[in-house]
Amino acid sequence: VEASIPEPQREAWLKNQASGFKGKDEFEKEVVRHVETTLARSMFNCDETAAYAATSLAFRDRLVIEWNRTQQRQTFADTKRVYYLSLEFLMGRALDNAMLNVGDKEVAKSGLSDLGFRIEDIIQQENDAALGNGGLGRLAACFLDSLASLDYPAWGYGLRYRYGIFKQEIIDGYQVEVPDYWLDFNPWEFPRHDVTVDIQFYGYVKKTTDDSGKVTAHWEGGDTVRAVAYDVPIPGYATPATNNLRLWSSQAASGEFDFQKFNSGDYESSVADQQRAETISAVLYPNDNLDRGKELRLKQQYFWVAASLYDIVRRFKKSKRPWREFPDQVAIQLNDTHPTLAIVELQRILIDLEGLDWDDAWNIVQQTFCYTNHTVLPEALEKWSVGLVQHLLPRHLQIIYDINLFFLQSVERSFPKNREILSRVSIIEESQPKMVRMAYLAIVGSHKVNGVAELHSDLIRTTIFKDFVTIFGPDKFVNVTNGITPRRWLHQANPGLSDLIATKVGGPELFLKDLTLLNKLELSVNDPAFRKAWAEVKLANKQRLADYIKTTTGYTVNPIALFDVQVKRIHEYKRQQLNIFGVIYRYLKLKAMTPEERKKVPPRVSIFGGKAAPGYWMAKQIIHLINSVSKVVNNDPDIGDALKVIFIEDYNVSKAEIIVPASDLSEHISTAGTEASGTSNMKFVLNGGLIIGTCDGANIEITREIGEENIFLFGNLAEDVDDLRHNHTYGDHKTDPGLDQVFDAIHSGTFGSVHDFQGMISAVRDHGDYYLVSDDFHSYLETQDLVDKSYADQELWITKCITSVSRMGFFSSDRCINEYAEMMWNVEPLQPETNIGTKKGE
Ligand code: HBZ
Repeated sequence: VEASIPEPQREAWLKNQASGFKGKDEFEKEVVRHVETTLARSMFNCDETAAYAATSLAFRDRLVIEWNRTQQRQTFADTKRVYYLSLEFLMGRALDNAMLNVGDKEVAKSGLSDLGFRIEDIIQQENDAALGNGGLGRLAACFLDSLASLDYPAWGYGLRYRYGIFKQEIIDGYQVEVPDYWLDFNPWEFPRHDVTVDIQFYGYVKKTTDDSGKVTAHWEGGDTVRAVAYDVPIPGYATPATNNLRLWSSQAASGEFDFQKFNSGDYESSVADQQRAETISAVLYPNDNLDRGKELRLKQQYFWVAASLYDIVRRFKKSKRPWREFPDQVAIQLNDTHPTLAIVELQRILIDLEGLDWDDAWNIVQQTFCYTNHTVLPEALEKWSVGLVQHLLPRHLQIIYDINLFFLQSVERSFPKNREILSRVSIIEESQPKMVRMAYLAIVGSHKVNGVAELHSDLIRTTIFKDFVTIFGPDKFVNVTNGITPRRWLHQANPGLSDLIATKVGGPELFLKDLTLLNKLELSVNDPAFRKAWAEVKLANKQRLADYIKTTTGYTVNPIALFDVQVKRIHEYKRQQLNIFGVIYRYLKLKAMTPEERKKVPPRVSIFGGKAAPGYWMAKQIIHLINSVSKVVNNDPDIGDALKVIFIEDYNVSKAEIIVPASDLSEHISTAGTEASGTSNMKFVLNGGLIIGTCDGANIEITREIGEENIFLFGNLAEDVDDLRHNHTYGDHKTDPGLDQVFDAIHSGTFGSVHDFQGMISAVRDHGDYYLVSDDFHSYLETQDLVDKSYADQELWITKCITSVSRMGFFSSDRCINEYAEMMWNVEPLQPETNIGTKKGE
């Protein structure tokens, strides 16, 4: 890289290179400079917001230097890059992460203190970057962290939503959605007004034939919308490598507004055009695991995919390599089916614009793409109506039909006279209206497909994608069990535990880089001083959450009580209803006891958090019931500390960072076979909490790693679900008697008007109990009793916690990214020169 600087300027460049802060004085000087010049404020009215801004800018200055160097290094090395296409990146806050990765957090802490601030308060000024719904979006964020930390040349591509996931307010027990306008001040993004791509929609296709008889399609007419790039630096931990996340924002293609319309006096319609263009990247769709088939969503998908591919292709073309080398330079990962149009778009670019033959182009496409499936839930599998695709993307629909034709022809060659298989695997579903099945398109256009936990990968191989395994062979379908970044989910969220672990396994720069080193902890499991320190860390984390609960809800909770946490999107398949029914059962039992008996019951705090999709009526009813129960239980003088029920409003990444380290027990209780993986289960165990859960998703592998004796499993198995459901419909199915008591209490009006909760009860009693709440209720209660008994033996409990943490190394997203790199992408890390670069790690 140094050699790339022209000789006459080299010395000046190198002499003036920025790196970490030379000490507290320099940090303070930088903060003051940013307050006074960049923000144009006087130090005397520098509040916490301004201190946050200036601190961020000071760290950002350090970050961008390495960012530029990394990009330059990658360009010169000219090796293969990974492009991670995700419609969601649930990043959370950036400043703390920047401090960790640039280094010098301690310097900032004491510098800020000199200036009159507490670093924790400053960090909390930042809005979460909440460009995602839940697990899928957070996984993308963890992957970016690991890609950078492992020195992989990688870019993320996404949309720069003006509004992220809505903010949740609870008013009178009901969820109310408030827009999340988060871009007010965002020091972490760099607008690239010079990096734009014009994206076409609608129009028609014209075909021309040249002298040789070759037919070329031309997509003409229609609307154009401009994509503008915004870049976000993604620093790695303990490496100077800093990757790029490029988010596209939509604008009217003609700039400010259409001057022709403006000059002809049609000012309003010119403004309306502009607003229509901006609508594309305006808002994140707030559904998780549900496909609603809205036109604007399809527009978002194509807009983002087309801009990203244009960018990737432009970068490749600079290398002047032949097209067949494209897959040697480019690996594109599709995060779910949302970016599947990229497959069609690349084929279009190659055949229509670059003049390649269909087969040559299709080979390149297949070698370039990989697809990750995140769900087997039928309502979440994306389908677009043929009519809508035809209208919005006429040329793409033709290409999809051709892809399907050639695919079905090849299937027919392998399975002659098998009409059934042809109609089952057709990318076009012959329904009314006809639909494009995006998962099938993604499979056919990729060379690898992965599920996100072993059970899930087995399920997709044997159920929804079974025919494709027959057609392509088993090697195309692989498992990559999800992981989480230990930087954010251990070190940043739980500094107390991270520091304690460091005393036993060597500094954080060791175990945060290789999480399997945690296994050394097991040697200290019987060390009394260590155990005592462990318990103190947990108690302090619980106290921190108790304080948070006090300030936000007004309820006082006892940090000695067992904290039982379920935080995740509200969904029937995740079964928050099972949890709250269990809480009601516990409450009824407590009510029936004498005060003396009640005193002997181990106290519990049941903590819930999570958003419901705005249109998901049942999920909203669940939230309402939890809040109604909370109000009754918490105000019942008979109950006192024995039971408290808390709903934490507006659950998000930065709240997870407070909640996760404070849990004793967390609930991962989806109907077996429905939760593809889950990732918060990993976060909770890594932070020294135990799990109550079903044999679902990654719970199974967590059990394999930490041992059966360290997890509370219950409920029916995935393999029995179909039969149970069948029995609900055709057998004589009775609701569990314990659950009947709960329903009776709800019916009697204990928690307000029964009318408000009738839907939840009917789902179990009258509509087939699809999620098996009644079937699993008894097993759930028994297992919760076992939890109480285990918690009463604190010594044994702590042993379980320490042992579990020591065995969690497998669940680092670093392991996961290395598996993708090897099995799917065929990319290698690009080590930065070690002699230069800033100080890294702490
Ligand atoms: O992806 C989640 C799975 O439910 C979870 O089990 C898994 O751990 C995680 C990471 O692999 N899926 C989602 O979060 N899905 C969505 O958020 C989603 C969003 C929009 C959609 C469909 C799904 O259209």
